[in-house]
Amino acid sequence: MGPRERALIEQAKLVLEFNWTGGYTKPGPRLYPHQWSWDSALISIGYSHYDQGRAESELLHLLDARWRNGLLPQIVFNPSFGNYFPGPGFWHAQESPDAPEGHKTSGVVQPPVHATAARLVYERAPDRRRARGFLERAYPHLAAWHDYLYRERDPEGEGLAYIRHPWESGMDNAPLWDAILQRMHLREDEIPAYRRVDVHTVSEQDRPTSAAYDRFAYLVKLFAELGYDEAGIRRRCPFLVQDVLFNSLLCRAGEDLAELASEVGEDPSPHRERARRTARALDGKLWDEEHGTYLDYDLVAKRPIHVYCAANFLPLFAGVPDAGKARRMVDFLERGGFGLSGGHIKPVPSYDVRGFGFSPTQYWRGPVWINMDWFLMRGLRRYGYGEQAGRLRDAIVELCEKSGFYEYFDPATGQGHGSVLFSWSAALLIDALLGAEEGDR
Ligand code: 9WN
Repeated sequence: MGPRERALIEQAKLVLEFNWTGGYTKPGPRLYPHQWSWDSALISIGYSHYDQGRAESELLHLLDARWRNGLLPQIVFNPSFGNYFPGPGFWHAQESPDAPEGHKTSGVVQPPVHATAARLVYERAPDRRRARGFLERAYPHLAAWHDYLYRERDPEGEGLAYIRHPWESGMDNAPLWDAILQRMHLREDEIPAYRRVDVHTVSEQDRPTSAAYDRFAYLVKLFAELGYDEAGIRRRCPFLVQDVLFNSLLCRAGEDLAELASEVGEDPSPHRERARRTARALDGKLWDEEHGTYLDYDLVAKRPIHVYCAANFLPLFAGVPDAGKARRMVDFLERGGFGLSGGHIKPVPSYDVRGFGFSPTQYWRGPVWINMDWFLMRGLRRYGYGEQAGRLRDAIVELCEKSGFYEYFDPATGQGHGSVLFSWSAALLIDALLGAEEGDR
């Protein structure tokens, strides 16, 4: 590694240092002051290269806020920061008998990448014997989290967990949700009163519209009114989706959880069996033979969602497709509007640049997110597409070097948008540069 890469790694560490609160790392300094679930998992992967203590604390701080039923919340609120919408007063999480004591949290989840992160944190520990203490604390939480997803979010036992809010996807404003949000015709009195903060912190044009936020807020109100009773939510919620990204990460994390189970002397086979079931369901129900990738499934309308985002290729990260399907997916990434072809280095945008409503700057409707490119990079490497993976790695490095550690980037110009000093961009840059030697499972 040259001086250029070493300097970049030092800058990335400074970003994480800046956002470290003493207990967890803020995703971004102003826009995101609380602890976010999948951010923390990705951030711990960055720390795992140089600060074992922080990597462990980051995950344990989140896991400590797990609900009694296993739900791992999207946000753990920090009482020192009041300036975020929706805050604890809007979520009414305490309406649920399952809400944790001693923590204020939101009442939705985020993609389950935690067991994958915990495995990396454990396996990279300089002293495995000491890290066992971490693993023994983390494992029961992680197992309960996966139990929750398979019990509450997969009532038919299909192997696919549903999400019930765009925030649960981690890709709040992706075109994937447009049709569902459009068919939610809300009367004025159904839209709760709220005041957004995000549009005063970053450019309003880049953020979700107020029509989208009305629907986000409506769903939160519905969950609170139902006391977070999942059976009730399932009956009433207009947004129930079997999402490719969520289930790919669940599948991969299930395999990682099985490995962790063996380490702590628990039976790995139930985790392994569930991961296989999820892989089969992704491959059976969500595979799109016509286009050669995977599609989300709308459980309310009972049909696939024909929208192609970078996230639709995440089964590569979980090792789900066979070699033939993987080839077709790579073809799509190379020949479609994702730009993963030879020539100069280009990152993969979050949404097909030829897709309807593509925008290079609007939230999850086209800009590059470092985590998506990182998942794809690892997925491509897993299938032996080393050259393409290398291109993505170079794109991650180039974006962070030229524009800084932004939340997202214009795929054509590389210009940074959203939050500055964004933690997972920094953490995954570190991993992209230092984690390559491991190869991929
Ligand atoms: C709502 C923190 C989070 C990420 C999500 C991203 C964005 C929040 C928001 O920021 O969502 O969860 O306020 O827009 O979409 O993936 O975890 O970085």
